[in-house]
Formats: sequence, C-alpha cells, structure tokens
Amino acid sequence: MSILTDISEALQKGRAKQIKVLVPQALEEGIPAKQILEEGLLAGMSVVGEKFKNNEVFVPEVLVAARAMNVGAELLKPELAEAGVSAKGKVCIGTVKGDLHDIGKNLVRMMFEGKGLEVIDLGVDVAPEAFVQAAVEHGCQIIACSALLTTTMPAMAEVVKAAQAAGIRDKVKIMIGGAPVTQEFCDSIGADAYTPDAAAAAEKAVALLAG
Ligand code: B1M
Repeated sequence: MSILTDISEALQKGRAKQIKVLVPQALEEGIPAKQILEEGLLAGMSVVGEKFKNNEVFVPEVLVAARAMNVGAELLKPELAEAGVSAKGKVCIGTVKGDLHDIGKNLVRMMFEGKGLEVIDLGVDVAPEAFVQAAVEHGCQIIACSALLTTTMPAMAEVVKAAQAAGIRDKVKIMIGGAPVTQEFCDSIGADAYTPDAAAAAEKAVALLAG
C-alpha cells in the first residue's frame, strides 16, 4: 500500500497524529506537496464526503477528519509556497455568514500566501459588513469569500451589496468560490471572479492585482 493511501486512510479515520508522521515522511520520500494534498488528504476527504452524504458517517466523524485535514495542510504549507516571493497585495478572506466549513478557505489562504499576498483571515460565519469593514481597515484590494452550502451562497451577493453600500465597490475586487459556486452564479451577483480551486484562486488574485 502506498503512503498516499495510508494518508488518505488516516484522514478518513481522523487520525491527526498519524497524519503528522505520514505527511513529513511522504515529503522525505520526494513526493510533491501538491500530490500529497490531492491524492492523499483530499482523496481521503472525498471518501468522507461521500459517506457523509450517504449517512454512513456523521458530523463528529467528519469533524475529526476535518481537523486531521487542517493539520496535514498546515504541514504542506511551506512546500506549497513559492520560494522568494515578495508581498504583492492584501486580501481579506472568510467563509460567509451561516457557513462553518473552513478547509477550502484555509487552502485558498495558503495558496494566496504562497503567491506572496498578505492575507487577513476572518474565519468562518463572516457577516457581509465584516468583510467590508476588514477591507477598509486593512486596505485590502481583494475580498475573497468561500461558501460550501447552497443555503449560504446568497450571502456572497450580500457582500457585493455591502461593498456597494460602503462606497468601496470600485476599490476592491470580490472573488468567490466553494463547491456549489459557479461562474454563472458569480456573474449573476456581480462579483469579479469565480475560480474552482485554491491554486486557480491564487493565480487569479495575482492577475487581478496586476490588472
Ligand atoms: Co458539511 N456539507 N455540513 N460539514 N461537509 C458538505 C459541504 C455537503 C456537500 C455534504 C453532503 O451532503 N454531501 C453538504 C452541503 C450540501 C449543499 O448545500 N449542497 C454539507 C452539509 C449539508 C452540512 C451540514 C448542514 C450538515 C448538518 O449539520 N446536517 C452542516 C452545516 C454547518 C454549517 O456550515 N452551518 C455541515 C457541517 C460540516 C462539518 C462541521 C461537520 C464539517 C466542516 C468542518 C470544517 O470545515 N472545519 C463538514 C465537512 C467537512 C463537509 C465535507 C464532507 C467536506 C468539505 C471539505 O472540506 N472539502 C462536504 C462534502 C464534500 O465536499 N464532499 C460537506 C474539502 C475542501 C478542500 O473542499 O471546501 O470545496 P472545498 O474547497 C475547494 C473548492 O471548493 C475551492 O478550493 C478548494 C480546493 O482547492 N474553494 C474556493 C473553496 N473556497 C474557495 C474560495 C475561492 C476559490 C475557490 O475564492 C475566494
């Protein structure tokens, strides 16, 4: 059995201690961080997601898997960052109001940091006004919103409206993403960019700042 399968299985069982041993071991074996993330950690989380959907596992099991996922992703962070990048701009990021999912948001934050962006992480369940207030306070050029639930996606439209109401809409770019989010939805709410994954989000942020 490969070490990537071991990582996937440890994640499915929520064994953070095992993840702490296996991820550095995989790096030592020369497996690229991206491959460890995708074929180890995310592969495991995808099995958990499927079982969650089918009522084969429940919130407590998913929570421990999520904790193990965050531990593993943190271990990969230095490897995912690009060497020698200098600060290129500021972003405030958060998961929208009513939504507690933070794994994808944390990955996007890591990829942003890897591209040399300064990131203000507002956490989860972030009110639209809080995104705007943080952008003003910290002088962010980008507001980045994550949502994992179809029921919380509309909060992204509220962020766009809050930025308009605060008179900063022409000064900030609003990026959105998360499993249920689409380009069509992005267009419909007047956000500036939708990207399907964390790596694409970081590329897009750099392009938006350059443009
Ligand atoms: Co939740 N959950 N959950 N959950 N959960 C989903 C999302 C669900 C699809 C499961 C299912 O039914 N199959 C389903 C949503 C259904 C829907 O709305 N369509 C669901 C549900 C229903 C719920 C609850 C309502 C369950 C309940 O209580 N009955 C509840 C809601 C709580 C709340 O938020 N208010 C709930 C709770 C939880 C836990 C707390 C137990 C836990 C979250 C723990 C945590 O995050 N710390 C949890 C988890 C872990 C999941 C699954 C299993 C995994 C999500 C995940 O982290 N994926 C998920 C099922 C699944 O996705 N298969 C599920 C890995 C992560 C890397 O992917 O976040 O999509 P993702 O990020 C991707 C991209 O989307 C993108 O980049 C990342 C990859 O590179 N991306 C961006 C994300 N944000 C971006 C922003 C960008 C750009 C790209 O630009 C700014």
